[in-house]
Amino acid sequence: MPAEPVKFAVPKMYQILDENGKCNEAEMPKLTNDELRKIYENLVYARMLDGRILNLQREGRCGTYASSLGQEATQVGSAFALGKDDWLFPYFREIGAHITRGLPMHLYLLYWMGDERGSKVPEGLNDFVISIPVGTQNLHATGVAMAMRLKGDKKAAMVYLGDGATSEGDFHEAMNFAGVFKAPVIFVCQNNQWAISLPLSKQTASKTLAQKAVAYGFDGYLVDGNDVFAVLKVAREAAERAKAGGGPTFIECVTYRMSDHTTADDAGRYRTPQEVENWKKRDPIERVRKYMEVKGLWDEVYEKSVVEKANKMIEDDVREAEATPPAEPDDMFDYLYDKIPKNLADQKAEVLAFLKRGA
Ligand SMILES: Cc1ncc(C[n+]2csc(CCOP(=O)(O)OP(=O)(O)O)c2C)c(N)n1
Ligand SMILES: [Mg+2]
Repeated sequence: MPAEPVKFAVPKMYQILDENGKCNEAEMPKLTNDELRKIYENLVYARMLDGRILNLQREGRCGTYASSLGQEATQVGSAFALGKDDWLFPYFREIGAHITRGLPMHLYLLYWMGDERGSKVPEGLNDFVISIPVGTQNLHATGVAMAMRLKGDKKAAMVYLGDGATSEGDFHEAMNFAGVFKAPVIFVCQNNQWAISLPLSKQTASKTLAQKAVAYGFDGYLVDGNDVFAVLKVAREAAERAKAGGGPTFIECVTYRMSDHTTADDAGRYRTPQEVENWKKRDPIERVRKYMEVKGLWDEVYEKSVVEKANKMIEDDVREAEATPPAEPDDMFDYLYDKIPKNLADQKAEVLAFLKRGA
Protein backbone atom coordinates (compact mmCIF):
# COMPACT_ATOMS: atom_id res chain seq x y z
CA MET A 1 0.00 0.00 0.00
CA PRO A 2 1.41 3.42 -0.91
CA ALA A 3 1.74 5.99 1.84
CA GLU A 4 -1.45 7.95 2.37
CA PRO A 5 -1.58 11.56 3.50
CA VAL A 6 -3.72 12.48 6.50
CA LYS A 7 -7.04 13.77 5.18
CA PHE A 8 -10.32 14.95 6.56
CA ALA A 9 -13.57 16.13 5.06
CA VAL A 10 -14.74 19.75 5.25
CA PRO A 11 -18.46 19.91 6.04
CA LYS A 12 -20.90 22.36 4.45
CA MET A 13 -21.12 25.75 6.08
CA TYR A 14 -23.64 25.57 8.92
CA GLN A 15 -26.69 27.75 8.48
CA ILE A 16 -30.08 28.01 10.20
CA LEU A 17 -31.51 31.24 8.78
CA ASP A 18 -30.82 31.87 5.11
CA GLU A 19 -30.48 35.16 3.21
CA ASN A 20 -34.23 35.27 2.56
CA GLY A 21 -35.22 34.76 6.17
CA LYS A 22 -36.08 31.10 5.63
CA CYS A 23 -35.43 29.19 8.80
CA ASN A 24 -34.56 25.59 9.54
CA GLU A 25 -36.73 25.44 12.67
CA ALA A 26 -35.39 22.03 13.72
CA GLU A 27 -31.98 23.61 14.28
CA MET A 28 -33.15 26.80 15.97
CA PRO A 29 -31.48 27.49 19.34
CA LYS A 30 -33.91 27.75 22.26
CA LEU A 31 -34.92 31.40 22.55
CA THR A 32 -37.85 33.17 24.18
CA ASN A 33 -39.56 35.93 22.22
CA ASP A 34 -37.99 38.46 24.56
CA GLU A 35 -34.54 37.04 23.81
CA LEU A 36 -35.30 37.18 20.09
CA ARG A 37 -36.25 40.83 20.39
CA LYS A 38 -33.15 41.53 22.45
CA ILE A 39 -30.94 39.98 19.77
CA TYR A 40 -32.63 42.04 17.06
CA GLU A 41 -32.35 45.23 19.11
CA ASN A 42 -28.66 44.59 19.79
CA LEU A 43 -28.06 44.08 16.06
CA VAL A 44 -29.80 47.35 15.21
CA TYR A 45 -28.11 49.32 18.01
CA ALA A 46 -24.72 47.94 16.93
CA ARG A 47 -25.24 49.00 13.32
CA MET A 48 -26.58 52.43 14.19
CA LEU A 49 -23.89 53.23 16.74
CA ASP A 50 -21.23 52.02 14.31
CA GLY A 51 -22.57 54.41 11.66
CA ARG A 52 -22.68 57.24 14.15
CA ILE A 53 -19.05 56.69 15.15
CA LEU A 54 -18.03 56.84 11.47
CA ASN A 55 -19.80 60.21 11.21
CA LEU A 56 -18.14 61.46 14.40
CA GLN A 57 -14.78 60.52 12.92
CA ARG A 58 -15.56 62.46 9.73
CA GLU A 59 -16.49 65.46 11.85
CA GLY A 60 -13.18 65.29 13.68
CA ARG A 61 -14.85 64.26 16.95
CA CYS A 62 -13.39 60.74 17.03
CA GLY A 63 -10.07 59.16 16.07
CA THR A 64 -9.39 56.35 13.58
CA TYR A 65 -12.18 53.79 13.83
CA ALA A 66 -12.64 50.16 12.71
CA SER A 67 -16.22 49.61 11.57
CA SER A 68 -18.18 46.41 12.23
CA LEU A 69 -20.69 46.97 9.42
CA GLY A 70 -21.89 43.60 8.16
CA GLN A 71 -20.36 41.58 10.99
CA GLU A 72 -23.03 42.24 13.62
CA ALA A 73 -24.51 38.72 13.64
CA THR A 74 -21.16 37.09 14.34
CA GLN A 75 -20.59 39.44 17.24
CA VAL A 76 -24.06 39.48 18.81
CA GLY A 77 -24.72 35.76 18.27
CA SER A 78 -21.47 34.64 19.87
CA ALA A 79 -21.55 36.99 22.86
CA PHE A 80 -25.19 36.06 23.49
CA ALA A 81 -24.04 32.51 24.18
CA LEU A 82 -22.01 33.56 27.21
CA GLY A 83 -23.06 33.72 30.84
CA LYS A 84 -22.26 36.74 32.99
CA ASP A 85 -19.36 34.93 34.68
CA ASP A 86 -17.70 33.94 31.43
CA TRP A 87 -14.87 36.01 30.02
CA LEU A 88 -14.65 37.87 26.75
CA PHE A 89 -11.48 38.92 24.94
CA PRO A 90 -12.12 41.23 22.00
CA TYR A 91 -9.80 42.50 19.33
CA PHE A 92 -10.87 45.83 17.81
CA ARG A 93 -13.96 45.04 15.72
CA GLU A 94 -16.63 43.81 18.12
CA ILE A 95 -19.16 46.55 18.70
CA GLY A 96 -22.01 44.00 18.74
CA ALA A 97 -20.29 41.82 21.33
CA HIS A 98 -19.64 44.77 23.65
CA ILE A 99 -23.28 45.83 23.39
CA THR A 100 -24.48 42.30 24.07
CA ARG A 101 -22.27 42.03 27.16
CA GLY A 102 -23.60 45.32 28.51
CA LEU A 103 -20.49 47.49 28.30
CA PRO A 104 -21.53 51.12 28.82
CA MET A 105 -20.94 52.22 25.25
CA HIS A 106 -19.72 55.73 26.07
CA LEU A 107 -16.55 53.91 27.20
CA TYR A 108 -16.21 52.33 23.76
CA LEU A 109 -16.59 55.80 22.24
CA LEU A 110 -14.10 57.26 24.67
CA TYR A 111 -11.56 54.62 23.66
CA TRP A 112 -11.89 55.45 19.95
CA MET A 113 -11.74 59.13 20.81
CA GLY A 114 -8.23 58.39 22.02
CA ASP A 115 -8.90 58.35 25.75
CA GLU A 116 -7.49 55.25 27.45
CA ARG A 117 -9.94 55.66 30.30
CA GLY A 118 -12.40 54.07 27.88
CA SER A 119 -10.53 50.83 28.60
CA LYS A 120 -11.50 50.88 32.27
CA VAL A 121 -14.08 48.10 32.20
CA PRO A 122 -16.60 48.39 35.05
CA GLU A 123 -16.21 46.02 37.99
CA GLY A 124 -18.22 42.83 37.51
CA LEU A 125 -18.04 42.83 33.72
CA ASN A 126 -15.63 40.07 32.73
CA ASP A 127 -14.48 41.69 29.52
CA PHE A 128 -10.94 42.46 28.54
CA VAL A 129 -9.90 45.61 26.75
CA ILE A 130 -9.56 46.13 23.02
CA SER A 131 -6.45 44.52 21.55
CA ILE A 132 -4.85 46.39 18.66
CA PRO A 133 -1.81 44.08 18.25
CA VAL A 134 -3.20 41.41 15.97
CA GLY A 135 -3.41 38.03 17.69
CA THR A 136 -2.10 38.69 21.22
CA GLN A 137 -5.55 38.37 22.77
CA ASN A 138 -5.63 34.65 21.88
CA LEU A 139 -2.88 34.02 24.42
CA HIS A 140 -4.53 36.12 27.11
CA ALA A 141 -7.79 34.22 26.69
CA THR A 142 -6.13 30.82 26.64
CA GLY A 143 -4.07 31.68 29.73
CA VAL A 144 -7.15 32.80 31.63
CA ALA A 145 -9.02 29.69 30.47
CA MET A 146 -6.17 27.44 31.65
CA ALA A 147 -6.22 29.19 35.04
CA MET A 148 -9.98 28.70 35.32
CA ARG A 149 -9.58 25.02 34.57
CA LEU A 150 -6.85 24.66 37.22
CA LYS A 151 -9.05 26.41 39.76
CA GLY A 152 -12.02 24.22 38.87
CA ASP A 153 -14.15 27.22 37.81
CA LYS A 154 -16.98 26.28 35.49
CA LYS A 155 -16.48 29.23 33.17
CA ALA A 156 -15.54 29.76 29.56
CA ALA A 157 -13.38 32.37 27.84
CA MET A 158 -14.40 33.61 24.40
CA VAL A 159 -11.81 35.26 22.21
CA TYR A 160 -12.30 37.07 18.92
CA LEU A 161 -9.84 37.13 16.08
CA GLY A 162 -9.81 37.96 12.40
CA ASP A 163 -8.82 35.81 9.44
CA GLY A 164 -5.53 37.72 9.37
CA ALA A 165 -4.77 36.82 12.97
CA THR A 166 -4.64 33.13 12.03
CA SER A 167 -1.23 33.83 10.45
CA GLU A 168 0.25 35.13 13.70
CA GLY A 169 2.50 32.99 15.88
CA ASP A 170 0.50 34.03 18.93
CA PHE A 171 -2.57 32.39 17.43
CA HIS A 172 -0.83 29.05 16.90
CA GLU A 173 0.75 29.08 20.35
CA ALA A 174 -2.65 29.77 21.89
CA MET A 175 -4.31 27.01 19.86
CA ASN A 176 -1.63 24.54 20.86
CA PHE A 177 -1.86 25.33 24.57
CA ALA A 178 -5.65 25.29 24.38
CA GLY A 179 -5.64 21.82 22.84
CA VAL A 180 -2.98 20.28 25.08
CA PHE A 181 -4.42 21.67 28.32
CA LYS A 182 -8.09 21.35 27.31
CA ALA A 183 -8.58 25.00 28.10
CA PRO A 184 -12.22 26.13 28.21
CA VAL A 185 -11.68 28.68 25.46
CA ILE A 186 -13.80 29.45 22.40
CA PHE A 187 -12.02 31.01 19.44
CA VAL A 188 -14.49 33.08 17.43
CA CYS A 189 -12.86 33.86 14.12
CA GLN A 190 -14.50 36.70 12.22
CA ASN A 191 -13.51 35.64 8.74
CA ASN A 192 -14.46 38.86 6.98
CA GLN A 193 -12.44 37.86 3.86
CA TRP A 194 -9.86 40.62 4.19
CA ALA A 195 -6.95 41.62 6.41
CA ILE A 196 -6.69 45.27 5.37
CA SER A 197 -5.87 44.81 1.64
CA LEU A 198 -4.84 41.15 1.84
CA PRO A 199 -7.55 38.74 0.63
CA LEU A 200 -8.16 35.41 2.35
CA SER A 201 -6.72 33.54 -0.66
CA LYS A 202 -3.32 35.09 0.09
CA GLN A 203 -3.70 34.66 3.86
CA THR A 204 -3.75 30.89 3.83
CA ALA A 205 -3.65 27.88 1.51
CA SER A 206 -6.12 26.08 3.78
CA LYS A 207 -9.61 25.49 2.38
CA THR A 208 -11.10 26.78 5.62
CA LEU A 209 -9.84 28.40 8.80
CA ALA A 210 -11.94 26.02 10.90
CA GLN A 211 -9.79 23.07 9.89
CA LYS A 212 -6.79 24.60 11.65
CA ALA A 213 -8.35 23.42 14.93
CA VAL A 214 -8.06 19.81 13.77
CA ALA A 215 -4.26 20.06 13.81
CA TYR A 216 -4.41 21.14 17.44
CA GLY A 217 -6.63 18.28 18.49
CA PHE A 218 -10.01 19.93 18.86
CA ASP A 219 -13.10 20.75 16.83
CA GLY A 220 -13.48 23.59 14.39
CA TYR A 221 -16.83 24.67 12.97
CA LEU A 222 -17.59 26.42 9.71
CA VAL A 223 -20.57 28.69 10.28
CA ASP A 224 -22.47 31.34 8.34
CA GLY A 225 -21.35 34.38 10.30
CA ASN A 226 -24.21 36.45 8.89
CA ASP A 227 -26.70 34.04 10.49
CA VAL A 228 -27.08 35.10 14.11
CA PHE A 229 -28.90 31.90 15.07
CA ALA A 230 -26.27 29.57 13.60
CA VAL A 231 -23.50 31.47 15.39
CA LEU A 232 -25.43 31.45 18.66
CA LYS A 233 -26.22 27.73 18.43
CA VAL A 234 -22.63 26.67 17.78
CA ALA A 235 -21.23 29.12 20.34
CA ARG A 236 -23.70 27.99 23.00
CA GLU A 237 -22.76 24.36 22.49
CA ALA A 238 -19.08 25.31 22.62
CA ALA A 239 -19.61 27.18 25.91
CA GLU A 240 -21.47 24.22 27.42
CA ARG A 241 -18.72 21.85 26.28
CA ALA A 242 -16.00 24.12 27.67
CA LYS A 243 -17.68 24.39 31.06
CA ALA A 244 -18.19 20.62 31.22
CA GLY A 245 -14.45 20.00 30.79
CA GLY A 246 -14.65 19.25 27.07
CA GLY A 247 -11.95 21.76 26.14
CA PRO A 248 -11.69 24.35 23.39
CA THR A 249 -13.64 25.01 20.20
CA PHE A 250 -12.79 27.07 17.14
CA ILE A 251 -15.64 28.72 15.25
CA GLU A 252 -15.02 30.19 11.83
CA CYS A 253 -17.76 32.72 11.17
CA VAL A 254 -17.91 33.42 7.46
CA THR A 255 -18.84 37.05 7.08
CA TYR A 256 -17.80 40.21 5.25
CA ARG A 257 -16.36 43.56 6.20
CA MET A 258 -18.77 45.88 4.36
CA SER A 259 -16.83 48.98 5.31
CA ASP A 260 -13.22 50.05 4.87
CA HIS A 261 -10.69 48.37 7.16
CA THR A 262 -10.63 51.54 9.23
CA THR A 263 -11.37 55.20 8.56
CA ALA A 264 -7.72 55.43 7.45
CA ASP A 265 -8.30 52.96 4.60
CA ASP A 266 -9.94 53.07 1.16
CA ALA A 267 -11.18 49.57 0.30
CA GLY A 268 -12.14 50.76 -3.20
CA ARG A 269 -8.45 50.52 -4.08
CA TYR A 270 -8.27 46.76 -3.66
CA ARG A 271 -11.72 45.21 -4.04
CA THR A 272 -14.52 45.46 -6.57
CA PRO A 273 -17.92 47.13 -6.00
CA GLN A 274 -19.47 43.89 -7.33
CA GLU A 275 -18.00 41.88 -4.45
CA VAL A 276 -19.48 44.29 -1.94
CA GLU A 277 -22.85 44.22 -3.74
CA ASN A 278 -22.92 40.41 -3.60
CA TRP A 279 -22.42 40.45 0.14
CA LYS A 280 -25.10 43.11 0.64
CA LYS A 281 -27.60 40.43 -0.36
CA ARG A 282 -26.44 38.38 2.62
CA ASP A 283 -27.10 41.11 5.15
CA PRO A 284 -27.25 39.69 8.70
CA ILE A 285 -29.99 42.00 10.00
CA GLU A 286 -32.47 41.93 7.10
CA ARG A 287 -32.97 38.21 7.43
CA VAL A 288 -33.73 38.36 11.17
CA ARG A 289 -36.27 41.09 10.47
CA LYS A 290 -37.95 38.91 7.82
CA TYR A 291 -37.97 35.94 10.19
CA MET A 292 -39.51 37.97 12.99
CA GLU A 293 -42.13 39.42 10.68
CA VAL A 294 -43.33 35.94 9.74
CA LYS A 295 -43.45 35.09 13.46
CA GLY A 296 -45.57 38.18 14.12
CA LEU A 297 -42.75 39.73 16.18
CA TRP A 298 -41.86 42.56 13.81
CA ASP A 299 -43.87 45.38 12.25
CA GLU A 300 -43.33 49.04 11.38
CA VAL A 301 -44.44 50.25 14.80
CA TYR A 302 -41.96 47.95 16.54
CA GLU A 303 -39.20 48.99 14.12
CA LYS A 304 -39.85 52.64 14.88
CA SER A 305 -39.59 52.00 18.61
CA VAL A 306 -36.35 50.04 18.18
CA VAL A 307 -34.76 52.81 16.12
CA GLU A 308 -35.96 55.51 18.52
CA LYS A 309 -34.59 53.62 21.51
CA ALA A 310 -31.24 53.08 19.77
CA ASN A 311 -31.06 56.76 18.77
CA LYS A 312 -31.67 57.81 22.34
CA MET A 313 -28.97 55.44 23.66
CA ILE A 314 -26.54 56.70 21.03
CA GLU A 315 -27.20 60.33 21.91
CA ASP A 316 -26.55 59.50 25.58
CA ASP A 317 -23.36 57.57 24.68
CA VAL A 318 -22.01 60.49 22.63
CA ARG A 319 -23.00 63.12 25.18
CA GLU A 320 -21.41 61.21 28.04
CA ALA A 321 -18.19 60.50 26.12
CA GLU A 322 -17.82 64.12 25.01
CA ALA A 323 -18.68 65.47 28.46
CA THR A 324 -15.79 63.53 30.00
CA PRO A 325 -13.16 66.08 31.04
CA PRO A 326 -9.83 65.63 29.26
CA ALA A 327 -7.31 63.43 31.05
CA GLU A 328 -4.54 65.18 32.97
CA PRO A 329 -1.37 65.01 30.83
CA ASP A 330 0.71 63.66 33.73
CA ASP A 331 -1.67 60.69 33.96
CA MET A 332 0.58 58.82 31.57
CA PHE A 333 3.14 58.34 34.33
CA ASP A 334 0.76 56.91 36.89
CA TYR A 335 -0.41 53.47 35.86
CA LEU A 336 2.49 51.52 34.41
CA TYR A 337 4.46 50.91 37.60
CA ASP A 338 3.42 50.23 41.17
CA LYS A 339 6.32 52.45 42.32
CA ILE A 340 7.35 54.99 39.73
CA PRO A 341 11.08 54.72 38.81
CA LYS A 342 13.28 57.78 39.36
CA ASN A 343 13.73 58.69 35.69
CA LEU A 344 9.95 58.77 35.16
CA ALA A 345 9.40 60.62 38.45
CA ASP A 346 11.84 63.29 37.18
CA GLN A 347 9.99 63.51 33.87
CA LYS A 348 6.67 63.77 35.65
CA ALA A 349 8.01 66.63 37.80
CA GLU A 350 9.22 68.34 34.65
CA VAL A 351 5.80 68.00 32.99
CA LEU A 352 4.06 69.31 36.09
CA ALA A 353 6.44 72.28 36.27
CA PHE A 354 5.84 72.98 32.58
CA LEU A 355 2.08 72.81 32.99
CA LYS A 356 2.26 75.19 35.92
CA ARG A 357 4.38 77.62 33.87
CA GLY A 358 1.88 77.38 30.99
CA ALA A 359 -1.07 78.13 33.27
C1 LIG B 1 1.00 42.42 15.40
C2 LIG B 1 0.38 43.36 14.44
N1 LIG B 1 0.77 43.36 13.15
C3 LIG B 1 0.20 44.20 12.26
C4 LIG B 1 -0.76 45.09 12.66
C5 LIG B 1 -1.42 46.01 11.65
N2 LIG B 1 -2.77 45.52 11.39
C6 LIG B 1 -3.86 46.04 12.01
S1 LIG B 1 -5.25 45.26 11.58
C7 LIG B 1 -4.45 44.23 10.54
C8 LIG B 1 -5.21 43.19 9.74
C9 LIG B 1 -6.06 42.35 10.60
O1 LIG B 1 -6.84 41.52 9.79
P1 LIG B 1 -7.81 40.48 10.41
O2 LIG B 1 -7.13 39.70 11.47
O3 LIG B 1 -8.41 39.72 9.29
O4 LIG B 1 -8.92 41.38 11.15
P2 LIG B 1 -9.93 42.44 10.48
O5 LIG B 1 -9.23 43.76 10.55
O6 LIG B 1 -10.21 42.01 9.10
O7 LIG B 1 -11.14 42.44 11.34
C10 LIG B 1 -3.08 44.48 10.53
C11 LIG B 1 -2.10 43.75 9.72
C12 LIG B 1 -1.15 45.07 14.03
N3 LIG B 1 -2.10 45.87 14.50
N4 LIG B 1 -0.58 44.19 14.88
MG1 LIG C 1 -10.21 40.06 8.34
